Amino acid sequence: MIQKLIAVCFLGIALILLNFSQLQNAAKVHNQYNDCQYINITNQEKVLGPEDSAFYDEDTLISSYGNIYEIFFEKKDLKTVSKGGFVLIQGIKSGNIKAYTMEIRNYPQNVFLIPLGIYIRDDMLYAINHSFYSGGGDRVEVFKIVKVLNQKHNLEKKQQENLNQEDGESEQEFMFVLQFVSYTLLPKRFNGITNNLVVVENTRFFITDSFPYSLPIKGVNRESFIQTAVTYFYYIFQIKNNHVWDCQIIQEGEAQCHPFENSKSVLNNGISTDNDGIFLVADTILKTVRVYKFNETEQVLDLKQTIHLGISVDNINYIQSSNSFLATGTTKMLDTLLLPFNIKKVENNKESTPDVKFGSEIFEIKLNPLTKVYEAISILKSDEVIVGASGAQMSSNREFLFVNSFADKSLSICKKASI
Ligand SMILES: *[C@@H]1O[C@H](CO)[C@@H](O)[C@H](O)[C@H]1NC(C)=O
Ligand SMILES: *[C@@H]1O[C@H](CO)[C@@H](O)[C@H](O)[C@H]1NC(C)=O
Ligand SMILES: CC(=O)N[C@H]1CO[C@H](CO)[C@@H](O)[C@@H]1O
Repeated sequence: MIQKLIAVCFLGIALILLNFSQLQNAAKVHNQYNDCQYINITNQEKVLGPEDSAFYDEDTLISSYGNIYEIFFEKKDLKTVSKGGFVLIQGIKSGNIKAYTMEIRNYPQNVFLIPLGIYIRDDMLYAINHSFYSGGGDRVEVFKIVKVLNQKHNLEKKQQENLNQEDGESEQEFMFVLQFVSYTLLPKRFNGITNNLVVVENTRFFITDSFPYSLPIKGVNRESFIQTAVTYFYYIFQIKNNHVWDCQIIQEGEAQCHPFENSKSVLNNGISTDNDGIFLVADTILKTVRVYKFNETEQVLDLKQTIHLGISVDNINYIQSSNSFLATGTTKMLDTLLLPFNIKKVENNKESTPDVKFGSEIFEIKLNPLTKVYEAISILKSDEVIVGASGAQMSSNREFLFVNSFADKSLSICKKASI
């Protein structure tokens, strides 16, 4: 405990010194979104750590959740931590938004599900699962997204109609469940440290790692003080040791992965693609987003541009409808350092807005067709969005912004501000 405290102080002081300039950053921002509230999950009280999300179609968003804070920051024993899953958010087109935790079919009972980065390609959901206890590395789980009738809703509707003596066939409501298909094991060196992925072909994905070396096979809680200190050393002195990896999926076997040459950085986090050869990668410590173009002939990532955002960038998400990317992160390191003192309050918050102030900022990154350079515009900067913002998605009509978090109890939904 004392050691953890010393480590936190050590990190805190160093980061504050290194990042002092950001405390004075008080530029005026014109927020395009406001009125952020937690999304109510119909069938579960809270979904701790809703870290990443992806659109299935215009109306349907799927988010992972996995108690990232208790596992990676508090380093709790995995056996004592609530397991994760996925949230389905429907009705986005009509604005009549409903959210449920998703039923998962066929998932092996002896495997913990602690998803982090997710990616949807065709009807498949790919999720990084942190596999401790396994004697292997992390795994990438593959689920099929299956459309089914929403039995409960349809039954309730029918009963309502009978009460009201209405007749005629009302429209049946649909929902989605996940059908477990297979998994790919990542090599041992990736244990606990992979972060986000994009699936570029059915048998190939690019993945980021974000720690200088792999975590103990049995869980983060087994990490020694020395290892923790070394990790901080890498981050504080900005030593580049993480990559984007090019991996071949081997079904129910071990993936083969090679690092991309130009991808070495300090803390590679979110990765996203426009599905047309452009890849954006976030570095949380350097506070940058790197823009790459995939070179088909050479099969390499050519670095085109590095954008300095000045926030601890976490996930990046491609928004198809506006052909832009959203980069999300936290603005004040101090908020994260104080989180251990606030986390219980955050997790048990019953209100529909955060009860702890926590700086978040979301940038929209878009290609300027005239200059051929990617430009970033801040679309939301606030202390009242969510605790520990980790990602964002936007509805195709730009009316809603969905904000993910590594620590909070649910996702937030923000509305477009009227101008
Ligand atoms: C969630 O439910 C609360 C209480 O009914 C309500 O005040 C709030 O507006 C709801 N949030 C959203 C995003 O609909
Ligand atoms: C791919 O890389 C090769 C070698 O660096 C270069 O000659 C070629 O122009 C690149 N292709 C594209 C499309 O940029
Ligand atoms: C934490 C957890 O459940 N890890 C699992 C990940 O996958 C491996 C390989 O299938 C399992 O053995 C682990 O139990």
